[in-house]
Amino acid sequence: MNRLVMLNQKSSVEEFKKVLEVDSVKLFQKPINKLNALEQFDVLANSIKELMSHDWERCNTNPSNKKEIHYFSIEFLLGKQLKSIMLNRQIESLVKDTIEELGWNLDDIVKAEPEPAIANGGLGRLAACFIDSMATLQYAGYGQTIRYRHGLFKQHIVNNEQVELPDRWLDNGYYAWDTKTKEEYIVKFRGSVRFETDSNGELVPILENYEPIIAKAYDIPVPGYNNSTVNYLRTWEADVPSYDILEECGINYCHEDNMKRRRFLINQICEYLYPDDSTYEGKELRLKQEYFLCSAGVQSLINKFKNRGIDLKELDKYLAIHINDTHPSLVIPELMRILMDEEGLGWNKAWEVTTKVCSYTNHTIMQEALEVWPGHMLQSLIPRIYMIIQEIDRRYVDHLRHVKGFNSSKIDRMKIIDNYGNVRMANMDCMCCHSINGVAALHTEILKDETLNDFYTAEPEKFNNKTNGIAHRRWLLLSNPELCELIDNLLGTEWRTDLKQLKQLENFVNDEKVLEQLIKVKAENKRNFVKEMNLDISPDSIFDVQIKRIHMYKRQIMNVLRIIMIYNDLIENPQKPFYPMTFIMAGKAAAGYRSAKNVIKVFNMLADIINNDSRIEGKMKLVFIEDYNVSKAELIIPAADVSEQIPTASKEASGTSNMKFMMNGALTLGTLDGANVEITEYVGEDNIFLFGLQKDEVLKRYATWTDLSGHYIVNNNPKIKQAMEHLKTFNSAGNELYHELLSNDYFFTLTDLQEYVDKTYEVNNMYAQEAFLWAKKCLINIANSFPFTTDRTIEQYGQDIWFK
Ligand code: 26W
Repeated sequence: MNRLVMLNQKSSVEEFKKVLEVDSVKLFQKPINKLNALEQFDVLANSIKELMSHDWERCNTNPSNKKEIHYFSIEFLLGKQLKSIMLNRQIESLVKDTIEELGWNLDDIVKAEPEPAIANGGLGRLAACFIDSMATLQYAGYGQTIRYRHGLFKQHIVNNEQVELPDRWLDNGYYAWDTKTKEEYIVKFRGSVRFETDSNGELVPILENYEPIIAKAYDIPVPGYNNSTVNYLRTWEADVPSYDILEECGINYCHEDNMKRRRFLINQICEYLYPDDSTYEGKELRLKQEYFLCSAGVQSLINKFKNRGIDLKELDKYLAIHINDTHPSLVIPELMRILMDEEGLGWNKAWEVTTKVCSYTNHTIMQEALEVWPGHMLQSLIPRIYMIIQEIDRRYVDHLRHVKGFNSSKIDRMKIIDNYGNVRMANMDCMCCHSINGVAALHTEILKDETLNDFYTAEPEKFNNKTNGIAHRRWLLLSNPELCELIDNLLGTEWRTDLKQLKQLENFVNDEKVLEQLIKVKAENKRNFVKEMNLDISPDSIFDVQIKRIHMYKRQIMNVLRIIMIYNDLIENPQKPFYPMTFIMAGKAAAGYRSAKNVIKVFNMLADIINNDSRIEGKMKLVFIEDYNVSKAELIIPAADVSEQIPTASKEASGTSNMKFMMNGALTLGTLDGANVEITEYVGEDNIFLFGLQKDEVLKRYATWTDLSGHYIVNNNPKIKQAMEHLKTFNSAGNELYHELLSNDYFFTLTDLQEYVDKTYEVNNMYAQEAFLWAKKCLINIANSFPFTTDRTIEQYGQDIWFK
């Protein structure tokens, strides 16, 4: 019985200290009291990994033969892991007491911890919350993604503009939380396919002259909350094949230049995360990344289940593969390839297994985000896969024509390969997967009625909704301990694992003592935020917060125009009562997204003016928080009073920051879009500030209006005209945005603006005049945030999709 097994949560500080001392010498050949904060973090992480290794190994063997869920996502936005792993493994006091003994400082260690930002935004963070909930619900649920050497760029604001700097998070390839496994697979690119007849006269496809790449797996532990489940997030890294593999492939590796070029092309694959979360670029390297992940992941799964003696014809009883948006869609033809070409299943059996194993989630209706790859690119990069996609398409179209009797225009819209030879990934997912879900009720309705209506009419039974959630352990228990303590005092602690109990907080909405405490907690969090971020703002002002990727459909520009209108109003009416308000914005713009970068510039230029305009007497302050990421969100959200969720109705699939703000007692100022609709259903219209066009009106205008320009609004609302003229003065950035909005107000920014300003005054007035009413509404929001935990979301995925 090795010393580690004995060492678990029950371990004493003494025993844990010994493990740290051993690891300190092992890792850094230094005595434990000579380590800097990063080294202390590395030693701590390695020791905690050892603590989990027994459970990790046991779960890996999956002794109880649970059906395995593998969640494929091109992005995972993990955030820092130390505190989350300490919480889930219930070793907070063991670690805190030991650190104290050693004279270390936990905050410094957490500061030093590298933050894996290998994702863009909502989709990636949702995936991270999902694997936390799968482990907590004790599913055999795993993540599969790419081990990018550079995360999403670091954002610096220089002269009010966004500047991107590389995020070298992987300190020369090392990340303390992951463990290199022995798993290695060959992923084949290029080459050509020829057919030969095998011993029983079957035609078998042979891929030859291909480029082999080695895929190596690094696993990051994902422990469940207060249980002995330890799953993993598998991150795949590309590497150059060994000489003997190159030899086998008939590749002459003596040619130095060739080898140099080969090494460069291979290292490129995992070098960078594509920093774009809304516009599909169609770069071949991105397609390489997608196939690399899918082929490595599926090969490892087939290998695992074969080693377990599983009959692959029954694979769907043991395995569910979930496709997180279209980016990992190539798991479908890859599974077909292996089942047919390597495992000898016939087409029909392979298709039956693949359709039962795969399920798909759509996260956006934005046309420009839907992936449509040029056929020739697939044909040259992954020829065998392209062949299989063509055959999937041919058979499905045949079925639609002869069985469903669909007309050719409908079939043209549905087929994978369009009339220009482009491959529409979402169509393939809808054809193949046994389940297609949206991420909020409104979004799923739009998929059924609009975006994927053809597939809905063909196979309605596949469609279902799974409203997003958040991992409340990170976004409440860890990021807002003061609020959790208040809730413990009112409800006991069971709510922490059974969030439904939060609803009982409604029993205290008229208890002024409790409301006072809630106000105190928020005030404390605001002071802490101001201190931590060292900001020159008043913690007593209203914190109005919009934090998310910068995108024109999220309408940060409408927020800017609103601020300009209020500023002009207060300048013209200095007597007007206005409770000091701080407008906080944060978010990255995709490097090539000019309008989004203009918005950041204009916001910062406006901040310079308003923050230094003494006439305003500090009634308004603007702050742009640089380099927004998970850690910044954990600091800002508990300190927020107003949660800005203002997308054009129909455009935001769900949103998840809306849920984080709600759970931390901020009130939402927003439109009826995405999950805001369900948040409203739970809190009631009195406890949320709604405005703006609704989905039906927006879709009607898109369908019927020919002129979406902003001229009408500007010419009929002098205040908006004045604000637009002001915007125009902010250099080229402001001027470009001015003309963009005027010529084509596609996201109805000017249309919703006046109502938005009016609602803001309502918000300001209530906060100023009705502190208890405000606190009451905050408590009602916290109480009704219980449905928005990913523990509920994942339970539904299990029941309706994976274990069905
Ligand atoms: C091909 C480029 C690209 C990359 C990422 C296109 C689209 C994406 C993602 C789907 C964008 C994304 O993150 N969508 C967000 O997903 C969240 C989780 O479901 C939702 O809450 C957000 O509403 C949605 O915008």
